[in-house]
Amino acid sequence: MAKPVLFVLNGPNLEFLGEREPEVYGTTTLADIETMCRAEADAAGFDLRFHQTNAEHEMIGWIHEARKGAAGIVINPAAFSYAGYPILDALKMCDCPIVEVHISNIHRREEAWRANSLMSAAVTGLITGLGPQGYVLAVRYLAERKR
Ligand code: CA2
Repeated sequence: MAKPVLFVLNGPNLEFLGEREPEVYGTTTLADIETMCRAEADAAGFDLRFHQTNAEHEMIGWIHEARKGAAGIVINPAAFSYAGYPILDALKMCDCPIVEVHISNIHRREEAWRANSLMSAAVTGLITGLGPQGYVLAVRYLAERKR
């Protein structure tokens, strides 16, 4: 039988994790985060689709794919959080649980606008400020919820 599928989706500029602003985002790369998520998903018997994009239409395409029966979505929308209304609409069309993850604590950032994620209105829950571990906890939550 096919394994249930979890999606981990990453928005703009997150391919630079580990290289830029380590004082805010740490030194873990997105490839490291993928490895950590994959280990968690594998151990729980889930298939993982891990993606990053700088293009809104590509993000929407993956959310549409996830709509066709995925067990859950982890999304770090990055700056799509603040202007990505089409992504918000796509998330609202999903029946599966969705966890929004931010590496930094968006409520503690110098720029107040970072706290106002549009996506939070469409997700099951939010993890912010726990660093890369937030992704792993989100995958674990979705895997346990499905069991
Ligand atoms: O804390 C997060 O995970 C963020 O979603 C990261 C986004 C930012 O716009 C959110 O406010 C919080 C992306 C930050 C810009 O991209 C960078 C990527 C790697 C290193 C530095 C910046």
